[in-house]
Amino acid sequence: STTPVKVAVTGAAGQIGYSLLFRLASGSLLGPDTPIQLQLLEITPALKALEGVVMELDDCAFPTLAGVEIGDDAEKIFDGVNLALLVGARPRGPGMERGDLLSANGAIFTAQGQALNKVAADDVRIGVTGNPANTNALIAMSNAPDIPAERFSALTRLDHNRAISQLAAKTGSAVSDIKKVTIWGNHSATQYPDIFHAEIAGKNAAETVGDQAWIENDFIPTVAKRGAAIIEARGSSSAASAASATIDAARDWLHGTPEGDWASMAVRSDGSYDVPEGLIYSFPVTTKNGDWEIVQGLEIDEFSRGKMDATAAELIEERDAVKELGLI
Ligand code: NAX
Repeated sequence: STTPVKVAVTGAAGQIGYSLLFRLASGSLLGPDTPIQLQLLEITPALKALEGVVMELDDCAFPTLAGVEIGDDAEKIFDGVNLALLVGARPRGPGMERGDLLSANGAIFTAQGQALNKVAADDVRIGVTGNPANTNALIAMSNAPDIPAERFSALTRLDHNRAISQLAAKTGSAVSDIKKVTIWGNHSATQYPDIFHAEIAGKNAAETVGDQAWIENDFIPTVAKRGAAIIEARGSSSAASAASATIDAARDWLHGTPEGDWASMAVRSDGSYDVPEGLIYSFPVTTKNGDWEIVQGLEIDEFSRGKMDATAAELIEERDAVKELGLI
């Protein structure tokens, strides 16, 4: 039988975890023939709740679930992991300033970066979902000097999927007909969802829509503020859709993007599209054999340039703030 793939999930007792673990265990990431070993990290007070979740995982009797280990020690839980999905993070509490948020998360992601550096498998890939995702990924990456920088990414796949869904609804097309959507920049309200290179059934999406006002005043803000709209409607933040996007992103990373399409992934900028080198910035990427490559040669008009620079400026601010705090 095949050796199980070891997948770590942090914040496993949280909302996203409650959806993500069951999707992982049932084969959504690795398929029906590859066993998965789940390594679940939580803070000590959440371990009891996590035990309950593991009881439910047991009760599903998933044929692909080879085993589950839980704990509050990152060095034990990350030992030998091939994939680490860093979901757990410190949410912004009442009265918390941005600096407080960055330092609370800094403590988490410096420690987890160091632990991964020490004990993860040589082929480890690390996807950060916990917010502020791009900057948390930057912190983890900077604290894991022996892991190649390209093994870190932050999640903008949910934004990517939201963009596809909005575009499908607007044009009455099937989501499967929509390709080459791009999310540029930060997973935040400054992100730039770009459909100028996207295709609907092989035709240019922006031309098919034919309505620049809709793109600027409706589509972009709807995608960028979708997280807030979900909170408003549901009373808590996106969880099942975030889990689904976390799986989509990891699956494409490990198994490759489909021919004729690309994905959005926040990865270390190499200076492509004049995005400052070193920022964790969302780009259009193709993936193959576990490696990503930024799609090159897209024409960027003045409108797009402005949006891409604005979201880069926010990431520079976040980077400078965590540098100031000594986290990177
Ligand atoms: P929850 O608050 O339900 O769960 C977070 C869990 O993380 C908690 O159980 C907590 O105990 C745990 N945790 C905290 N510190 C930890 C540590 N040091 N080690 C291990 N576990 C730790 O949040 P949930 O709704 O699951 O969201 C998780 C994160 O995803 C949040 O930061 C959230 O903002 C972020 N999101 C990111 C999205 C994206 O697209 N990138 C979208 C959805 C979501 O908002």
